[in-house]
Amino acid sequence: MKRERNYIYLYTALFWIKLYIVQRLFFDIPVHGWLDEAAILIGTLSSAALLSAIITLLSRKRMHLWFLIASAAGSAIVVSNVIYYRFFHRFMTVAILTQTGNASTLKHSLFTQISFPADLLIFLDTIIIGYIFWKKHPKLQLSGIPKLKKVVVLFVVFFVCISINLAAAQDENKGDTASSNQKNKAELVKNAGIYNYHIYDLGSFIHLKTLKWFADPEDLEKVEEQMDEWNPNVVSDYFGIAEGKNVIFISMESLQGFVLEKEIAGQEVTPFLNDLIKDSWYFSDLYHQTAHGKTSDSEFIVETSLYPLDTSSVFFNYSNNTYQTLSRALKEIGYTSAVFHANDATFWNRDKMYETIGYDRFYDIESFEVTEENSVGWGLQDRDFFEQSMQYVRELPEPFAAKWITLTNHHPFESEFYRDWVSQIPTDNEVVRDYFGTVRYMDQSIEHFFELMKEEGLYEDSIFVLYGDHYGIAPTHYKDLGEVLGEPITEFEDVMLQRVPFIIHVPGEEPFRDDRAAGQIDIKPTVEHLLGIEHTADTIEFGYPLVAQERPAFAVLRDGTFITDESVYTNETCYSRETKKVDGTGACDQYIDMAQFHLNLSDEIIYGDLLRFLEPEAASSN
Ligand code: GP9
Ligand code: MN
Repeated sequence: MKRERNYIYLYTALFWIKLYIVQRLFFDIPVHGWLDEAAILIGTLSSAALLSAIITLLSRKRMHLWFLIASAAGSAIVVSNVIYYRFFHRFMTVAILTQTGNASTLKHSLFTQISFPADLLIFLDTIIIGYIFWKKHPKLQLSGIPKLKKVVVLFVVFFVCISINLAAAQDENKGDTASSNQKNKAELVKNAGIYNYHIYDLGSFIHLKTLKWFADPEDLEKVEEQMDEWNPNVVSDYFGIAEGKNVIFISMESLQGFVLEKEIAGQEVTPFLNDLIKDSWYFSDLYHQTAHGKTSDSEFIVETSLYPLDTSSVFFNYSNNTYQTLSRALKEIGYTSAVFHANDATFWNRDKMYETIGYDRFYDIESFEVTEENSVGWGLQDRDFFEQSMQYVRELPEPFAAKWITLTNHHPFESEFYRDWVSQIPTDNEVVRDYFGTVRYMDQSIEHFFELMKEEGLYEDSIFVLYGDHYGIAPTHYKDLGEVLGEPITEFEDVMLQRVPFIIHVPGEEPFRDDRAAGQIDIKPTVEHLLGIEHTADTIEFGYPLVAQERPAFAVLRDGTFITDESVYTNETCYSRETKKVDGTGACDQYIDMAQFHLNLSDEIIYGDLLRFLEPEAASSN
């Protein structure tokens, strides 16, 4: 009987070993010495001990079976987390499980993230416990035996471990007010183990969902007061310059800034965009600010000038909120708004969120003829997508604001285009190599779109707003990407890779290039400014009109990283942009709190649904 009870410790040890291996090998948790190493060992032990304590306490008969089930469930959670992390470079949260609507389409991309046989290590404990169960069952009884001592021991182990680690972490972070949410998550996983992280995350999910119930109009007033400081009431020669013109948005899937003005294997990657920027306003230092919601986050930022969330997609979890959207502001001045996107309307919960945003028309996959011949990767090829959309554009009453969301340049970047050139790109990494091929294809499709707009007679009366939605090459491919680009991708370069092209083309206007730091958050105020929409005291937005002479050069990424013209601050390290080296002069200090302050304030607005407290007319527009 005693020997039987020792299985509890054996299983706990197996949980522990598995968690330790997973956390060391599969997640990017910084380890700078033996103290961090010890923290992971202690943290994973605390997770293993708590899980075992709970199973031991709750299971009466069939304890082995419950250990087996818990271990299998734990492995399933961990494997989902690992795959998610490889794709998004973020820890999975409970809130993301609400995004099941995306699962069927995303699975294609996510499956490519499985690494076999290494990922079998995640099931190490389950395999061994399963084997013991299969071999020894039904001899294993372990029912009705006194287990209380074991439960107490396990709980004590849990409490001691977690206390040591959290106390040490608090000490380490003293005075660090700017630790980002993602960093906090990594810290939590390190110090408490992945299972405890999930328990904590569940609690925090419930807490965040309840914030809305307790919010009141005074909370909005407080936010407004705090935002007064940077109310972007700017004047410029560009105010109203595009008044009455159609606004054509092109959301360029996974397009990163580094491919522009770049030659690889003897050819330009984006010949059309390279020409276009010479005849446009090109903002070369603009960063995407998306997180879990990828394309949908970029849509959210462009529509609201708020930051997306660090816990899940706003489109999925906060689609019932009130927002001040660009589309509603345009409606107020007589515009019709439309979105073209050849995917299911439910992906990213767009069907619901688009109503909240206030789009008049949504041309989803049902509006397009998708065949095997005209499809690639995620669906309808960009060129066909643009061509088929023309029949609907003709129907739109002018002036209109319409957004095209491209799709071909989506991970895993499958295409047969430009194969000869792609095969000369010096890497065996297919994701990296094929990325250039699909980018080039998208570039050519956009060129075709401009031709179509000219044929339709819509070109002269429109302004074109093109932006990359988010990164395409995940950090897991940085080694190979660095080889293609000819320089290793350091922590500093990683931040530079978060730049996405932002181009405004106004036919007939003098081109310029603006190299000041900016973010997607600035797109809404910029477009409003060009269309002559006033920024009022009730306007809540975090960005600035980029065309203004006097504007801050400042971009905060969702993980707390920020960029100014002189510095980059990431992972609590300040870099000089000039030398690309660590900058010890304190150049970042004055911005550290501000960056976190912006993110927190934006979160407060969304979690509390504070914009519902605006006067009705201010809520629907600016
Ligand atoms: C899918 C498209 C691409 O509808 O928006 O999604 P992504 O994975 O980039 O968010
Ligand atoms: Mn996207």
